[in-house]
Amino acid sequence: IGIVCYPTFGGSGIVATELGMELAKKGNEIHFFSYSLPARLNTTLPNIFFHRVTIENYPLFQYQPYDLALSTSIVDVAKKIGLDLVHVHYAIPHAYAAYMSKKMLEEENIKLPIITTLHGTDITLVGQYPGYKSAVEFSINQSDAVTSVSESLKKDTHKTFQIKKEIQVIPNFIDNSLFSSVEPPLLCLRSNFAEKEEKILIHVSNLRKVKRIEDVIEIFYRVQKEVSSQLIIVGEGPEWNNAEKLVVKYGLSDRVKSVGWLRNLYSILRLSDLFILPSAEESFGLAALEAMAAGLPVISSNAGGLPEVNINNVTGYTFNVGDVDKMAKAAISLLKNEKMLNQFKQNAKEQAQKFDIKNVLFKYENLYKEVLNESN
Ligand code: GMT
Repeated sequence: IGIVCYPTFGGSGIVATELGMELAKKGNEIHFFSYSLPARLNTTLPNIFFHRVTIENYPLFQYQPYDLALSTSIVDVAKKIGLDLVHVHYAIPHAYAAYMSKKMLEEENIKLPIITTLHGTDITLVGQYPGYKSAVEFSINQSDAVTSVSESLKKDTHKTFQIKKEIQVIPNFIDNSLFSSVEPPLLCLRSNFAEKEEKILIHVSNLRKVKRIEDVIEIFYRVQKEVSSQLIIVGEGPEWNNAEKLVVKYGLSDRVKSVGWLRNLYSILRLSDLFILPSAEESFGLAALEAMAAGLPVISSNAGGLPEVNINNVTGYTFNVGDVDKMAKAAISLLKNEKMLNQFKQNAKEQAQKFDIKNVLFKYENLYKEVLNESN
């Protein structure tokens, strides 16, 4: 099985990596394709192979052609090693490159079915750029099977594109055991971030505009006036500079800690109390699900697929995008009510169980079988 993904800490790369590693555990041979090693990929595991897509730097080109390099890499591996199918995560330009590989291989009588998983901004943002739209629509329609990570994203896809294919919703998943195992140094680490009586709010993202990081700071500014607390920001991205200005303006420098990307997210989530995700768009919100698995209630916007993950009034609260006053009020009342906070923590963990890998993996396995049957 070939898996094509982005190597970053973004949700699509994480899901692709976890999926591949789980399939490898079950004896499948998994070949990852990306321009660098995916953030959570462990290449020392059996049955895992990584193919770095190498881009030549020819000075004539202002923009080096990544899709050309990716399709060549897939073709080479398919010819040398043999691939039964290729599963691309994030349509742009992965579905397009995979289609080109399929066509090249057909010339040599080699079949390569393609499965495309739509993840979010490939549909709701980037896919809608006029310069990309036709190619994105074409390559989705040329895939042998198409999946989306939420009902909301499926609807958005049909709204924006003329899709002739059935889109199957297969939600994102997590391995709950990774988030709940006991780690003794946990308490000790908590003291690095907060006093014993203080609460910890946390946000995890790639700090892009769509994540509304300034809203995170606005919410925290209101919360810390009522509840003694600290804010941890995990991740890196272009919006941090603006958010930091707000942190300084509100005199919060001692209360807000930006820790960059962390490979072990589990411990920091588990020492926190509340997760904040006020995104303008979110097809699913894998970061919220990971937080819930670690027992954190979530205060989020109700954008996209977030309400499918964060159940309003049960695992946290959802509000309209930008309504920082309501988000802050809900956070304050939850943090002040220990009994309710514990109940929400419990609810969050239970909700995360529904998205456990064991409840989702078989859906991909069945889809692979269907696609392979059809192509033979
Ligand atoms: O959120 C991001 O900016 C990263 C992006 C990605 O492609 O990695 O995330 C998208 O895919 C994730 C995994 O399916 C979803 O959990 C995120 O909600 C989705 N992001 C957006 O829709 C903004």
